[in-house]
Amino acid sequence: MFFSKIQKSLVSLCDYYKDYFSVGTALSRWTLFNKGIEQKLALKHFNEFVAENLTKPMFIYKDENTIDFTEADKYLKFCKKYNKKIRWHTLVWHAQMPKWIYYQDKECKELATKEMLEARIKKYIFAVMEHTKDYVSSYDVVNEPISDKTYKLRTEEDHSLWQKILGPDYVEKMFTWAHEANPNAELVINDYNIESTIGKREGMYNFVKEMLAKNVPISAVGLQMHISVNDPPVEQIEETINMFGELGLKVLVTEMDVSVYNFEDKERIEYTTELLEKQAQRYKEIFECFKRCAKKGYLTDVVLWGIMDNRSWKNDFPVPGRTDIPLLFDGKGKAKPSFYSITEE
Ligand code: 9MR
Repeated sequence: MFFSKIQKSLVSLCDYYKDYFSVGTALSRWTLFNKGIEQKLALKHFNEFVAENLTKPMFIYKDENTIDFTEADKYLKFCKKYNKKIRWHTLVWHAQMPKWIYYQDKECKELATKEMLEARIKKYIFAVMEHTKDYVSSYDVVNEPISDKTYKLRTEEDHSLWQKILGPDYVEKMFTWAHEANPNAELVINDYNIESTIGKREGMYNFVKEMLAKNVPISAVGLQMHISVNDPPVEQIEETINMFGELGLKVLVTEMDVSVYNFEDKERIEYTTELLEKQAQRYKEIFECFKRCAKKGYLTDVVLWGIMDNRSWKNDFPVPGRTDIPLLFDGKGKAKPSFYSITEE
């Protein structure tokens, strides 16, 4: 049974943090199109939205001649209607791209030439930027470019064909085109585990530093922050935000959730009161850290990757068939201890 109504007595999360940063959430297709409890929670507690899936290229760039914004427009109109800040996720990624983009032939056997892929992605970036410029303020230009193995740009071994076909300067080109298409937009490089894996953080740090030295128009680093109740230490999160802030870049937390599991855990654990309390303390200490980073002018947005636990992508990942409870509201839409811990004095 869902709560038929949301808890009206709760303070609005985004109002609570309005002097520090905007508080966003990912909207799934389900939440967007169903006027249920999760949509009500989205509207009350978050002043910024990002589409969890429907603005990814595979859903828009249907074929060489078809860039179809029908679904994306429903998302944009919904956000605009409720006056929410809008993020665009994502222009370029190695996943959820249309497969045809990398190939010359319909059978997807022969890789596209550099010229072919460049022309296709440039056309796409310009089309998206033009179409969305009155709605969207912040774009993930390139998502997850850093390899988990080498901490340099992903290669074919890391399931990415971008560098193989376009060469090592492809990320710079994407930012340059996005900027050309809309000079006012905030342009973000977004990745996971930057705050938790020191080597990957160094890799990202050196990469963006080089981009800045070459005057590539990058505005911000997005820390996805799919973290756990145990790791990484809050000091390390703060250090990470400060590092990028001191480079002169803005930092956005783009996809936060706090799993009750360590990545390598396989067994389902009991969701006890103690565990929920531990998660609440973790959220609390991290939001305190976010406030300090916002005060310095480094952190501008904190976006969570969902609202209610039962709809989180972490159910089934990384262990199929196992649930998780990484968000602020339970499966019935009731505020968890984590919600209270970040909204109490
Ligand atoms: O939450 C998204 C899930 O519904 C999709 O199946 C998945 C496909 O790759 O993408 C998820 O969102 C990802 C985001 O786009 C990029 N960072 C990691 C997110 C969680 O996998």
